[in-house]
Amino acid sequence: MLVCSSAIAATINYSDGFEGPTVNPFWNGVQGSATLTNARAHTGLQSILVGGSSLLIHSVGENGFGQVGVYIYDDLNLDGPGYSKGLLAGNLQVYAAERQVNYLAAGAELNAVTDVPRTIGWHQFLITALPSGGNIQIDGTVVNFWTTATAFSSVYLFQQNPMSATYFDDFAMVATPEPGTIALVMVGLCGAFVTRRN
Ligand SMILES: [Ca+2]
Repeated sequence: MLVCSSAIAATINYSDGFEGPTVNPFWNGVQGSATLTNARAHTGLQSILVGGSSLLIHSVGENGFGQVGVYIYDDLNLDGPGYSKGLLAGNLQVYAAERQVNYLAAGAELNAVTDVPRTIGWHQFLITALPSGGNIQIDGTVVNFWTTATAFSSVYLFQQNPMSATYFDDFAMVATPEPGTIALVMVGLCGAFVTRRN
């Protein structure tokens, strides 16, 4: 029972510089193409290249609060219907999109074009979502904020455009899943185990 309890509300503290020989299993979902490459890096020797219409996904498994950040390389590609690329945590996202010369930041209460113009190079996208509210930052500048509790259960690095690809590097996440349905499932499993042993 002690083992079951300790597994419930652990804080996930994870960073990835994409320096390994293979994609870390922390990324428990890849849709499309995501490849480690030494063609470009924010730090170290490698980054991850998300190509075409693809997603690199980490499913937290339960709604939680925390902070998620990544560096994204913007090549200033502005074309293509439906084109977008960026960071998504639940319903919160910071991204570049078709025909938009500024970055966009979709918070808990509004979806806004920011005052931050797109420029070629590496940019830090950072989403903070806490019980007291949260904000979205681009290169250290707050571009959207809210004062309601908005949790997330999954994180996506995304790139939507069959004609291009996007580099991501230096991902970091601290998240504390809420002991909601996971706790109930764990208690159920532990109960079933005890019952079976008896
Ligand atoms: Ca790296």
